[in-house]
Amino acid sequence: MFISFEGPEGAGKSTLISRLKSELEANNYPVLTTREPGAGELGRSIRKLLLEDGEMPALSELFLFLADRANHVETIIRPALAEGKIVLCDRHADSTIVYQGYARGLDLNFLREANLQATQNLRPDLIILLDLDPEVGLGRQTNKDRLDKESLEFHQKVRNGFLSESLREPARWQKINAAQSPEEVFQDVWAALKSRLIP
Ligand code: Z5A
Repeated sequence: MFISFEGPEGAGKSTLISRLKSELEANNYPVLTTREPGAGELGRSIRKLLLEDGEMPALSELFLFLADRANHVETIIRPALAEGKIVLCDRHADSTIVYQGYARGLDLNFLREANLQATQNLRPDLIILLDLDPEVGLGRQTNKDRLDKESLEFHQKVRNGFLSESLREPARWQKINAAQSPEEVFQDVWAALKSRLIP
């Protein structure tokens, strides 16, 4: 099972994923946790290029995220799924639709096709959307990278983009109120996951 975690900055994805990994392993499920951008050796190099300060054209940014994703899916995600693992992925293709599309203004249809090419049609079985007011999320951040430093308007577009995407395919998305405590967020996600793992 392939599960991605999406949401604006500081929504609590890493905190949640680490708690879910422990709980799943305690219930004897094999788990791989991973993230975009930045998985594997090539991913780490691409992440550095993407997040360090400096100007970058929107299309250059896009193709770096796609290069990271193609490598990630082929060398890390697909092999883990083939071994029967539950893959918990911190951001994936929907971040491209939202950040490069809704927020940067690149064409959404082009981005959807580019994602399918990069992933060779692999899509998450479930997308957990941690929904949060960006002002709250940015306030939780201590170290700000190149994208965190975008305007509040940019981050509002990100939040609204995720909400719009979640309505396109409601069966695949699970929206969670990320303004709750970490324990409440975990309990909501765990309930959603259990109903899928034990139908
Ligand atoms: N990006 C893109 O543009 N296009 C793409 O295709 C992809 C990504 C894949 C990656 O940044 C950037 O790349 C990201 C999107 C863009 N841009 N931005 N801006 P990243 O990987 O460095 O970071 P991130 O994915 O944005 O995650 P994050 O903002 O660092 O945070 P998080 O993982 O969602 O949250 P956290 O680390 O678990 O928690 C943050 C803090 O809040 C921490 O102090 C926690 O203790 C605290 N926390 C967590 N949960 C709670 C609750 N429930 N209440 C209160 N405090 C909490």
